[in-house]
Amino acid sequence: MKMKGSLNISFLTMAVFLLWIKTYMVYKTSFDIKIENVVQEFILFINPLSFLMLIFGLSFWISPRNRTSYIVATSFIISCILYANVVYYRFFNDFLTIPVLFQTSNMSDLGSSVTELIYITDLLYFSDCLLIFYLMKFRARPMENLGFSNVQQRAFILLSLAMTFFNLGLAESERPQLLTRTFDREMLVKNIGTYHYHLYDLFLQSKSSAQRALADGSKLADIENYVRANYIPPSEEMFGIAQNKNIILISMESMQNFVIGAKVNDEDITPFLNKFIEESFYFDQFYHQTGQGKTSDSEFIVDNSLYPLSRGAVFFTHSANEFYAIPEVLDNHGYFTASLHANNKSFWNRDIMYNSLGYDRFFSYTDYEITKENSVGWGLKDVEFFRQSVQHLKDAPKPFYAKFITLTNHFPFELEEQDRLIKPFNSNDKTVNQYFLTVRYLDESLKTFISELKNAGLYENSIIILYGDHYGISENHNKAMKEFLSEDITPFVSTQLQRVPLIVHIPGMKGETISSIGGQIDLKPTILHLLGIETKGDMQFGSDLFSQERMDIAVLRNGSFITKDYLFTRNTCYSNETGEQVEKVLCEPYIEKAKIELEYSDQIIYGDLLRFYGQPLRTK
Ligand code: GP9
Ligand code: MN
Repeated sequence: MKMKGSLNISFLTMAVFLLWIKTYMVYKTSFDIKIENVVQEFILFINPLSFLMLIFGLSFWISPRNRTSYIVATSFIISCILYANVVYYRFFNDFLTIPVLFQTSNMSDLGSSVTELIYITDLLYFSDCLLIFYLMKFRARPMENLGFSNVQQRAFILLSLAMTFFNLGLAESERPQLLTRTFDREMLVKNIGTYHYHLYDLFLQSKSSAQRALADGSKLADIENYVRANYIPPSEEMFGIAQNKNIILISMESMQNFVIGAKVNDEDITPFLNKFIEESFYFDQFYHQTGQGKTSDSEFIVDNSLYPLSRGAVFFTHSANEFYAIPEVLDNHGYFTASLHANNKSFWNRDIMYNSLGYDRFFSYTDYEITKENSVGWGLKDVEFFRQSVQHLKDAPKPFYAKFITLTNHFPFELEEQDRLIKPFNSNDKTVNQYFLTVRYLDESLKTFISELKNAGLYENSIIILYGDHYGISENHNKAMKEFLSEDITPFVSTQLQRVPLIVHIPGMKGETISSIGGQIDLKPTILHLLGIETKGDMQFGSDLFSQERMDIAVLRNGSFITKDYLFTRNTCYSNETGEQVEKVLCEPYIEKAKIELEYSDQIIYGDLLRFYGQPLRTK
């Protein structure tokens, strides 16, 4: 029996309508999309519609008996994509990209982190699918034309295309250059919608695959000129001060700068670091610049003085590229180079990428004694990790460059009772409450490490550099953060919260607090200059943090930046001193600089351009 036209129409329209409204509800409840005016709200409201009309409209070309199944299946698949974004957003405050989806080798290790992010009530995200499924099973019948005449079908498709252009037009007027400056995914989702965003991401993916094939050395000329023009000579006083010393680099998992010197329930969160800072150079205006690649991005930035990518993790997407990273440079200067991390060697594709970066040795999971008793959360506890690592250092050829990647202070910040050295913060946010405990534990592990280094006779001959890899507390925890910091977490504050500690301990030097603004990208020239290695001519975007001549700036991967005077984020310019909004034109020169740097760095990575670049230090 054939159904009446009107009912058939309602099946298709119902599917479109339900998914449209659901998407908008998800925008409003599960993502934190900042809306500044009515037009933006309107764009947000309509942006899923044109895509949904088009994708469901394709059913006109599907054989009548398969149409309803197509609609149900499409509705389910789209809901899954939306839900995957919701879960990803819960922790990363970001939207999925295709490269992230292909990082499957990381998935099995995520364990506890994922289960913390999925709730039983999430089934609600699929309630419309159930309804559609029910209608298909019990109400709808195969249809010849979904109740649409041929003319109506064409009109439907034309209307959806018209809606697409209308949406794009509105978005472009609200946010000029939207598609050419897409470092900020929130901006994209807000303006073109989550589904168009995924299509656009697909386009970027194919573009990036083609880029390497089409690249040639000629692209390098502009970049080289820029890098040369921006080269900052080292500080004369510090250049070579650590020649032939060991370098111990410590990546402090999820360590943000706001905990340094701070207290919870009147107890210091970082008592050891507070003291260590007194006898070190402490950079208190130092920013992480990571993107979706998190820890691996921070490693990439530090070793290469290049920006990470705006989508995906370079460690995964471009591990076969030619690089000229610190380990390779130091290899040429007689150093033994190693990375130490008590996790599976393939996590973040490290085993492959470390070869490209030139590491001599990767001490990973199998190089440690890991038991149930000495593990928590993501694996071996930091205290134990450092303890066991000292033996590896003792056995290593000297001088060495050794990078330690800590783990315990990782979301969801689990810790056993006996390792809790302070009382938790008391807010409604479990993540934030626990964060301080694991930070405190990390601090304790560093204390152990330093004393073990002293016992092993390695302390006096090593420069110790500690830095936070990326944020631990995302913007999803603003409420508890407001309680802790006793201030509103505005976009200005959020950006400032991207500061991570940088502590450089040089034996025999007293040190001081340096408030020059910089980021992880500055570490490569800083480290090499301390060792007395010139970096002029290196393809780098950072500059020596000790140099008085350097420009105070940190460009974040989403296009935000911080200078001495200004802070720019979410298309708004603020005074960095007062936090007050100021005229955008004041930020303009740096907006350009930030854009150029990110683009040049992207070009190097996407085009694998360093394969055309003869590095001055490449020959031994
Ligand atoms: C995993 C560790 C954590 O090996 O480095 O990675 P993250 O999730 O912080 O990027
Ligand atoms: Mn990390």
